Amino acid sequence: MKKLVRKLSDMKDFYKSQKEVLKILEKRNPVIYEVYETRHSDKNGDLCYTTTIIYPGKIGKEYFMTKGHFHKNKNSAEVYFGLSGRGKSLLMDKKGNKKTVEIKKDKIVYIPPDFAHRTVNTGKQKLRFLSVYPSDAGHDYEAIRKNGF
Ligand code: M6P
Ligand code: ZN
Repeated sequence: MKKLVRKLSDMKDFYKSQKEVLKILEKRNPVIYEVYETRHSDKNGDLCYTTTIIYPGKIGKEYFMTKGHFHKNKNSAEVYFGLSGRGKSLLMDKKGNKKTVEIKKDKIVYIPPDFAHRTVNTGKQKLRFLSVYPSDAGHDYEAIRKNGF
């Protein structure tokens, strides 16, 4: 299992208010989320699964959230299963069609192929969810970094 920790300094560009980001970074560098990834191989047909923990908090008017990404391999869908806490998964296709889906304990969220996805913790507790996706899906962050959701 691989652990990934994303602090505010790792995702400054993904927040709207750069003023607020810099103000917070002057004093501290909060952990926004952690991802625990299990990957058996990168082979087509194999699956990868992760547990993600998004901490509660806000940067200006925006809640703590994941960066959000498209899959490099456009044919790759993904499934989330809520474990604890409350939040929203934001889905968006390349034409800009958007959908917001609630995520909470025992709730399943389906992310169709070629939909970008970002998850936001709107609650006061940690938001924890499991995700399952093809091992060769890949992460493409650039469109979201540039244009947001
Ligand atoms: C989920 C999955 C992972 C992803 C993680 C954090 O666990 O979708 O593939 O890495 O969320 O999201 P992001 O990579 O967009 O920051
Ligand atoms: Zn994904």
